[in-house]
Amino acid sequence: PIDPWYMGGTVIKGYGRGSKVLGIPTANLPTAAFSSQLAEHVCGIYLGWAGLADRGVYKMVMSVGWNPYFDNAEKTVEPWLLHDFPEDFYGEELRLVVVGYIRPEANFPSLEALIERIHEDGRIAKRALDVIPYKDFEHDPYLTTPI
Ligand code: FMN
Repeated sequence: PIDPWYMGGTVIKGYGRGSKVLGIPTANLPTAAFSSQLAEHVCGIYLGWAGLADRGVYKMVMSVGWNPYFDNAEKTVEPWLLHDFPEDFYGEELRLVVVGYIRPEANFPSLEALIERIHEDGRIAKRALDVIPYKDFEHDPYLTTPI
């Protein structure tokens, strides 16, 4: 467990690779709003809970950093909500409580290896979030507080 951290914002389109190239749709957040907060956190893969107004609270696993495989120019936050949504939710308000750290960001020899590792992160997050203390944060009021 880590000290939980909190952030929220309106979901924007990322570089667009998430759903198209990887089959892993991430709900990107505009980083300008909390770049100083982001700077405090070590790059890597984290797990936690995501609240979407009008929809509910979902397990999530997210990448914080520069995406070495794609060599981005900016430190980004890319939460992957572990739930099948029938459509995207660009423009919706997303709240995150980040409760655990899985691993540092890494580079991979192939796209397949990156995708396989992200799915493994998803399995790890799903299991961990069923266990206390991670489970308790599912009911954190921040996730469902209106803006
Ligand atoms: N990118 C990396 O380069 N290295 C990683 O180790 C890595 N791990 C990730 C783990 C998770 C759980 C997620 C959701 C993403 C990870 N990514 C990693 C980032 C993906 O490369 C990124 O989500 C993809 O580029 C899609 O970005 P886009 O939505 O901005 O297009």
